[in-house]
Amino acid sequence: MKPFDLVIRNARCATAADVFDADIGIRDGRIAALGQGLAAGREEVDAAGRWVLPGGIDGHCHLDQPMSDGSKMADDFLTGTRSAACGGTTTVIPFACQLKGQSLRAAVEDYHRRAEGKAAIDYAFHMIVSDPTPQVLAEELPALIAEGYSSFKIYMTYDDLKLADRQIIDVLAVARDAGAMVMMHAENTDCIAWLTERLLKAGRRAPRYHAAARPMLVEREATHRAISYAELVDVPILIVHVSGREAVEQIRWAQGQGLRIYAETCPQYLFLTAEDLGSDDDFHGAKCICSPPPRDKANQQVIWDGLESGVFQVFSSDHAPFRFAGPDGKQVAGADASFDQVPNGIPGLETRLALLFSHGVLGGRLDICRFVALTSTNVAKMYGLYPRKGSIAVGADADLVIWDTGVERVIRNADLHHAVDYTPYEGLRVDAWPALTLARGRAVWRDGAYLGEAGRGEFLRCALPTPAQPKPRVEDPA
Ligand code: DUC
Ligand code: ZN
Ligand code: ZN
Repeated sequence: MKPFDLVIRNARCATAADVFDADIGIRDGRIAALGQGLAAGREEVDAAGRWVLPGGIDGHCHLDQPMSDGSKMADDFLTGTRSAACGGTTTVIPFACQLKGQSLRAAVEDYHRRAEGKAAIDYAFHMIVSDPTPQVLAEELPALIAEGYSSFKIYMTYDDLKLADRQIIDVLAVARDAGAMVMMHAENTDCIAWLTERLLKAGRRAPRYHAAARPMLVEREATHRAISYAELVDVPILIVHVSGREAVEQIRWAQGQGLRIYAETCPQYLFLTAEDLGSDDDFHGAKCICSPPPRDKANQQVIWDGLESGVFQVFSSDHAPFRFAGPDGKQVAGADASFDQVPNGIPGLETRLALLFSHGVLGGRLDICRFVALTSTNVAKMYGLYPRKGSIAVGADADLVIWDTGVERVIRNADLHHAVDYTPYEGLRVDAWPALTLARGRAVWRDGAYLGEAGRGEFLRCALPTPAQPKPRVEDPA
């Protein structure tokens, strides 16, 4: 038997289910053995005293996605996967976005060209379905799902992406028949349009009014409607980027009814509030414009509670990388554009895991197994990548992270590896950061240095999803 390429000694491993101490033997990019006192490897790393966790899987991030407003995403597959690797993420799943009038297959082919030769870590694609023509519904979508694109996102808002209600139902029916996972962006588009018009007429143009144009009720109503359509069609769905209490209440209700309604949240709903959108004469607040918008401290607490109690299955970045300076990003419509003309989205690929590890696990809010489930294992199950990805098990890919804790680091954009010129988390403290990130057994980040190679990341075809069931809320019998 060939020697191990690498042995990680004395690892304190955590999976979504267990914590155990083991040596990890890695051969040909996979975990070949777990045990005590494994034979010597060609290379050895001592992890004594440190957590070794499955690499993060970011199941919701946008890289080099074509935009229809003239803006351009700053991160492509090269800088996006570099940034991910430096933050402990070893698989990303960005979106092949169908433009209206385009065939879905053409969108997927175009996205492969954008990724080709650039990714440093493995990647799969979700699709975005924005134009569900009869041809897309009857042929392209079922065929692509079967070929390994087993999840797609649909939008209830954004003029260039949104589907009408009847289209949503038709698309959900295809997902049910084909076994795909549908990610739903739940905001009521007509409410947003009406509020936006009123705000602009009243001269309220600053970034902070983005939050006023998309209040919680807008998300609550659309969440309820999405749930109703999923129930009607009898198909599981994932409500993405849930921002606060009223949407959580809808989801919890649905889960309590036994409906297969899954939910995702993101760092912006734990660490930002609407106040980060700034004051009336401050365009810098555009840096925190994302949809749904960040809410308030009380809603942050509801999101923490939902992560802990099992309402949420996955925790993603929703990395949507627009530069603040220059004509391509947040200022595509000018330096004093009204809030509705600012591209939506904020960066977060590199900081997602450290923020949740520090403030969730080390902060005493989440146990380590739940952290692994939310950031890796459940994501792999949700999108058909498990058990190759998302676990520490013999035969799985050696996508592993050794974590340093007690690092007392302050997040600074200057230290990050994306191509965006800011982070909304500037100045936030984290106590954990990856010391070593292995992607299929190769170091891509080690002791503060990026070691990845463009083109080493492989495209992953996704099987049909096998999501973990939501944890039913246990009512107090008293
Ligand atoms: N909202 C989205 O729906 N997608 C990208 C970023 C954002 O803020
Ligand atoms: Zn969205
Ligand atoms: Zn998104």
